Amino acid sequence: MEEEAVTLLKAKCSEENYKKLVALNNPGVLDFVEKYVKLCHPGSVYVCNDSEDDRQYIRNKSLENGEERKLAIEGHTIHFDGVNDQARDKANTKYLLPGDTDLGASLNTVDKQEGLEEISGYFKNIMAGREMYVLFFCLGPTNSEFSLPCVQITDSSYVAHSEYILYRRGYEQLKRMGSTNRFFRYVHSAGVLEKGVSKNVDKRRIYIDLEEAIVYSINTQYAGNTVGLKKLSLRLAVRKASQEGWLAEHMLVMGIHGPGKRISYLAGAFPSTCGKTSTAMLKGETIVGDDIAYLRKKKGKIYAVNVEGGIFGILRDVNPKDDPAIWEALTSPGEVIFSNVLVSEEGIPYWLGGGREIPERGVNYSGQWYKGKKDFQGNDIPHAHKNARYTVSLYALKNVDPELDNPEGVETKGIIYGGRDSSICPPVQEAFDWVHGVITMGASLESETTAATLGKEGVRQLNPMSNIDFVSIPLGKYIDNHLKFVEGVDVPPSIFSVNYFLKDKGGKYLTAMEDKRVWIKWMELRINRDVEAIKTPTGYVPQYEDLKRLFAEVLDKDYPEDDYLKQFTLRIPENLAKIERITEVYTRKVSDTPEVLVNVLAEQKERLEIAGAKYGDYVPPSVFRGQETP
Ligand code: SPV
Ligand code: MN
Repeated sequence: MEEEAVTLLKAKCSEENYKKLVALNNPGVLDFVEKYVKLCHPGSVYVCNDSEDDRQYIRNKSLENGEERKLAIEGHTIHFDGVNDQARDKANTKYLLPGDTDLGASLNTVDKQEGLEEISGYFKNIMAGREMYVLFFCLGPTNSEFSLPCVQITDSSYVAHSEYILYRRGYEQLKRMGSTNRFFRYVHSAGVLEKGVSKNVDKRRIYIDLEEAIVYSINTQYAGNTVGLKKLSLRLAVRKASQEGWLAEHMLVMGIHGPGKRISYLAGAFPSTCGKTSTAMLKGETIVGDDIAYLRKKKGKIYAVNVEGGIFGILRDVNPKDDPAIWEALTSPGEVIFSNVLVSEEGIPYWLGGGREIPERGVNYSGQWYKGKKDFQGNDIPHAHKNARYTVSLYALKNVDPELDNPEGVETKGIIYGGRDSSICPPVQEAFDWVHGVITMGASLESETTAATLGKEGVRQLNPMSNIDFVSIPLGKYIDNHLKFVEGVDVPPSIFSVNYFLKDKGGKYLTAMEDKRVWIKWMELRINRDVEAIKTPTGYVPQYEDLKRLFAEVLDKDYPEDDYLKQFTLRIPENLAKIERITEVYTRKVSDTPEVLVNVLAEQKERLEIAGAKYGDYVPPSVFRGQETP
């Protein structure tokens, strides 16, 4: 290290902190830290290693500087983001595009030079008088082929604290890797604060440098925009995975407990706020992860790991009946950060749909709140934000799967794709094979937008593999990687689609929240070929008698045949319109669409048209009975 750099770091770090940096023996880390100390000009730098003392230091800082406040239950805190900073900002999340690269039209990009100049301007001296935290975490289990070490620089102790809860520690992991430059980097500043929240959200930027594996985030606090290891790293990982032949996905991983002591692991992709966490947390099953998974092929099998060690989950509708495990963690002593909920005078957090009576007044993201409080436009301010969240460690949950930290991952026998779809897909169906599933269920996934991202809700959008917000390579290439992923695999995972949001013509939901528990058990049985299924033009659907038995066994509930009929009737006009929409996007807006995609969609269209000509627009599954199933 140059003399000048040593002097600068020594001036900003205590002796102990300086030693922690140097002990890593990694020039890349030193250069990175020095560069941003110079640019951001913090008052001091605190370097965290894997010690409990450093974790406690961060917790204390969050309370001292007001980024978090204590709640009534021991270990619980509340953090508020600014009024307009409570979801991911897709419009201002951009890839820095070097002159000679083509990322395809679907990605939001900014010229690299221009973007770097803009963001460097924002970072200049932004940490003056503040402390900069330098932290080390690991994506995936440590000591594993999946491990990806990361370095986070931030001036937010809330971001640092969240990462301690959400990720495995990575200081020792990085040290073991010697002078490697194979680590992801993130630089974040909340920017100028006013009443504790980012003031200049109009200058909120999340810029991703794929070549350097660095993400810059500024003038924002919402974790989806700031916590480097979450969605910022998913974008870096998608590219790395593409180069190295594995997959980085927006997926839960869970163990389904089948007959006897059989456990079958599934990975499931759902867009934000579409039931991913509640599926991963289903009663009777065990959770490996609820948001991001890496998948690798090894010795003819597919293995998955949870990239994270915690949950940044949605509070809305979490209640003791539907979510007993999470409810317990959120109402017992332990480390939990709540964000953007209402806090009563007694220090109790209230969110939307929690089932508890809301107090007359309290504090929420709008400041002092009382029933009937209105915003400037005269609209009611709800007591909590729709995208209010909790941050909790998976290790605090009773239903955590024992394989969570297995460096090998879990052998994955099924993949689920689920979207928010009120009118087309049945509650569950299975693809004919891998290619059919990847194309008609993964690449064709449509979902209605939600409060997890800024912008209008309820707009139907194509969201391939539920990962569209994080795809950092040309879309056709991303899909092709999936198609090729099972080459050399003995038995490719079964692919399923689920839809928890199907409605009847009157707009009434056709399934109940708890019905997920039945669909997942059916998938487990299908993976193991324990039940037959009915072959329809869009996939295999359950036989009524199997679901009836599962409803009785799992939910102790009757399952009338009329419910089955409404849920599983094939909706031909809606399916055909969907194929047309999707084909249009892939032929006109994506320049590198794999040819097979268009063919497989055309085949599905033909099957639907033949069925429509024979049986009419709406076809009950019994019509297709008697056709062969594997
Ligand atoms: C999502 O929106 O998909 C989340 C939360 O899991 S965020 O951290 O915002 O990505
Ligand atoms: Mn997510």
